[in-house]
Amino acid sequence: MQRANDIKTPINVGKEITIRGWVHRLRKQKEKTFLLIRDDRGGVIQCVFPTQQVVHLTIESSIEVTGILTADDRAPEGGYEIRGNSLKVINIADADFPIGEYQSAELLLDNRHLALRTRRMIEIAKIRSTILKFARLFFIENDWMEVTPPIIVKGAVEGGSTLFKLRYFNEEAYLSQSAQLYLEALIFSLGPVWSLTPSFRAEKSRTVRHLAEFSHLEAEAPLASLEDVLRVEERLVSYIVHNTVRERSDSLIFLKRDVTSLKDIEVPFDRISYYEAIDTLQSRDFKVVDANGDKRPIRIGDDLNIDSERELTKSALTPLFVTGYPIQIKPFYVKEDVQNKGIGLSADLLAPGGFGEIASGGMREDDILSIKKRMKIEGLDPSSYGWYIDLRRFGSVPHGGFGLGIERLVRWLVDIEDIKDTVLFPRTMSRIIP
Ligand code: NSS
Repeated sequence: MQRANDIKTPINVGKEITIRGWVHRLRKQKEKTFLLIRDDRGGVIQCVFPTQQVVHLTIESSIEVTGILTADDRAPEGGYEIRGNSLKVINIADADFPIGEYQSAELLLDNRHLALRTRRMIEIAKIRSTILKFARLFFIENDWMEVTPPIIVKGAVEGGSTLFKLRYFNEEAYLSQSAQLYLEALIFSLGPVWSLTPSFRAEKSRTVRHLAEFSHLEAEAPLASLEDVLRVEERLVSYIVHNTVRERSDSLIFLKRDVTSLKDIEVPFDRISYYEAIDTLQSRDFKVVDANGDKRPIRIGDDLNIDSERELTKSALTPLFVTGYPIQIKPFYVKEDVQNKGIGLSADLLAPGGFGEIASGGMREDDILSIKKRMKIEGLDPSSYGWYIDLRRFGSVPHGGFGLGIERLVRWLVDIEDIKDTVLFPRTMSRIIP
């Protein structure tokens, strides 16, 4: 099928061409009507018809148009238009298409199934697809094996408070928060592995960077050090960013994303320790809101959150690893640094420009007694994790990996405030339709 952007070239001028698509815009004048036709990949081309030939057309009607391509500087979207000869109607759309040029965010979300036809959403979707393509290519080129872990699971990975429960025949099960524990099981026989799965978090707070369902890219490797893990993470992110900026430059221009800083991203990424991060925040008089809703200065032991990460990265130009969090604010599986008791061998990757955390990873506790102790402290039911503990009984090795939120990456790469706009059909506390 011919697409608008393939048609719009000097060699086609004067030729008869045919295009199928949807009526994106419609400007009826007395004599002539200007249609903007949108093809099935969001490309558009103007088409002019005598008004009496197209009076019945409505926005989003599907049509096939044949006409002569002409070059005309006044034509929008590149200076070409089709002087229409014949028109075949595939379907006349109802006249009340709810989406016009300026709409509230809520209306667009209520009608997401139709809002996906807006050019903004089309270009974001293309960038998202390119990000996924280069993520996969990175792992293929570096000989990591793609695997498909289960989504219905018996155990929490990231804490009980964000679990989605479901009835699994006669017992209780959950939607997976992370494939990590399964990837850990696979490294013993498949080596470095990675997966792209939906992960689920019953996030009760409404923020611009949390979804109830997100695309989670996770990787895990045996006999790796923290340094190895961070190196893979930064090379992956840098590879995705550079290739996506190159391949989707038209989409990024359409979305008015200034890519100068993205083009400058280089490995290794900057690194600071958790303690340095708290120091920096204290020196800027950064306050956190405590459980009673009162503001107080940030202190050692506080986890970093959306606000503190924004403060840390607002004027940064490149991504930043924050390493060495106190072990008690990290999940049970994080390995303790034997040289530095109380410190976890893990790191969060924060995107610049105030975007904050996009990935999190590190070394896993591989000692059987320590992992049992940590699970006990966290109140995890050992019967659901017997198989996970087995991994420490049979040939345990130092290992590590990370998880990257695809929507967080899209959010930063495209410069989108609300994470809901980085995903086709967002799932949040207040939204499950469409
Ligand atoms: O909870 S994480 O920080 N870490 C894990 O799940 C590890 N078990 C992953 C691993 O090491 N295999 O989530 C990882 C990333 C995080 O940095 C975000 O980018 C993203 O997943 N994430 C989310 N994105 C959107 N919405 C929500 N609610 C969300 N939670 C995490």
